[in-house]
Amino acid sequence: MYGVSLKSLLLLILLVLYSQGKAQLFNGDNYVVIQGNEGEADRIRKAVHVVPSLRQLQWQELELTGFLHFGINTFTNREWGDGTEDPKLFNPSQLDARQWVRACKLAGIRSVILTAKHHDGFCLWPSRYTEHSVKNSPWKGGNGDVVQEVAAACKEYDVGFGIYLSPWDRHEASFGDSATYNDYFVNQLTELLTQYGKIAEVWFDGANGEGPHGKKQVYDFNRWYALIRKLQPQAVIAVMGPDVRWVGTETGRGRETEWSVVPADAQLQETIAAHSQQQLAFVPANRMEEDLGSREQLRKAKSLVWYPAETDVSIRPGWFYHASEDSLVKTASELMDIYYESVGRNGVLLLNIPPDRRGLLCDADLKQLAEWTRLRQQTFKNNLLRKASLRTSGRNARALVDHQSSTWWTTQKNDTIGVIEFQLKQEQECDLLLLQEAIQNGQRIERFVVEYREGAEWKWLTEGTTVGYKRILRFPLKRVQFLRIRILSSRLNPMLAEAGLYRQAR
Ligand code: FUL
Repeated sequence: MYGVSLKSLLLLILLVLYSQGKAQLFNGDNYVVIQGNEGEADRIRKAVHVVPSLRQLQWQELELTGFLHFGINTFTNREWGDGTEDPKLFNPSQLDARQWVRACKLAGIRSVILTAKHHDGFCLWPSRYTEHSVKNSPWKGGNGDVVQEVAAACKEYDVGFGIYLSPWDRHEASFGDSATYNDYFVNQLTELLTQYGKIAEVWFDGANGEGPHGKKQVYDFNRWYALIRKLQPQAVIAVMGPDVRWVGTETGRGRETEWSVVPADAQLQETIAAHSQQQLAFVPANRMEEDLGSREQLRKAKSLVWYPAETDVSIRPGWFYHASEDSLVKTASELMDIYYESVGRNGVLLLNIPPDRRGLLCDADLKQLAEWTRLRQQTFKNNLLRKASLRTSGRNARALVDHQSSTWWTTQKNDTIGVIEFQLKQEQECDLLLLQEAIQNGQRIERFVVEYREGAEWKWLTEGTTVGYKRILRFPLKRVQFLRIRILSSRLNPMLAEAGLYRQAR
């Protein structure tokens, strides 16, 4: 280093460190077109350079979001109303939106979505465009606005606020007269997007139970999307929308192999609608067998898009509150399983907790939520890898345990495989592994295996396929001092942001 001053040497070291672990964000796009003649290598390269938009990345980092199904069904004890319900039935005795949002916040839920209008067309806000709303209910003498109360509580507790607005409307007479209904919908959407502050997510349900002889309404989705982008540009548009994909089940358990980069067909409105609820009675669909993003899919794709999975599930059997389900609230340990198989499978969990007829969340639900939160906090308190010594065939391994998603471990040159070895100070009991990819650089890892050392021999502990934003794997309790993660297959260089080894709380 002849003739190099200490200052410029330090600068050089800083630059190298920066370029290794912190390349620029968003160097790609969340959509790419593939030409018919492009071979596997080009397709893989293109798939890797499809990255989340800023709003998608911020949404993914929320991990936990809440759903609040509340409306006329709460008072008729139904899941799908038919639109003929008398608004006078809506009369919560103690409605307290602050209680809903506070409970969500305590449970680590960082954004909530309220059913402003479900399929029955009844509006939880006093819309100027219909009489079928809270304004004709006895609640607060017809002067109440549930949307406003939830929005205000979200603001108070610093929780994101999202709206569910059902396109399928069984009350509105213009439904089926496409142009007129689309105007009606735009008017309602405009009210919601302009009167309640910042909107984090807009959830358009694909459900439609009209059946083959029912009303045929052609939705003007593009007009709705343009309106949202104009009025609330940071809001993600979910399900019948371009930013967030319905995972394909209402069980809360995502796919073991979950790609956020998928052929853009998955985003076509007709495809989503065909996959959505269409039964006259409410029957949850299941599309979990589908392979959405494997190399096989890339081979056939004409374009690719970043379209991450949202895993919605209710804490109870139904989406709306039914007293008969008070004893069927999912237990904290079931919610843990759901957490591991939604957030831990590269998805965002959208957990529904429905307020009851009083307009309150029930004790039974609150109790399980609190216990679930305790279990999560205790489980993830102590990352056993944090103080381990590290050896790797790649570079920047310390980034794996720095609790920052903006830094990452990666391999040398063009290596698509790599090894990271951890040596703990002493043997520790563990039964859970957590990995996170630096998804701002795309989703890359296709297969990995985790091994522990016994004597001189490395033994299988667990294995997985995709990682994505977060992958959690559980395995039988094991005492471990030497652990290694081998990336066996990746689309270009693997880039891991975090690794964790834990023991599950009981
Ligand atoms: C479905 C709806 O039909 C259900 O009632 C519920 O709102 C669920 C979240 O989405 O498509």
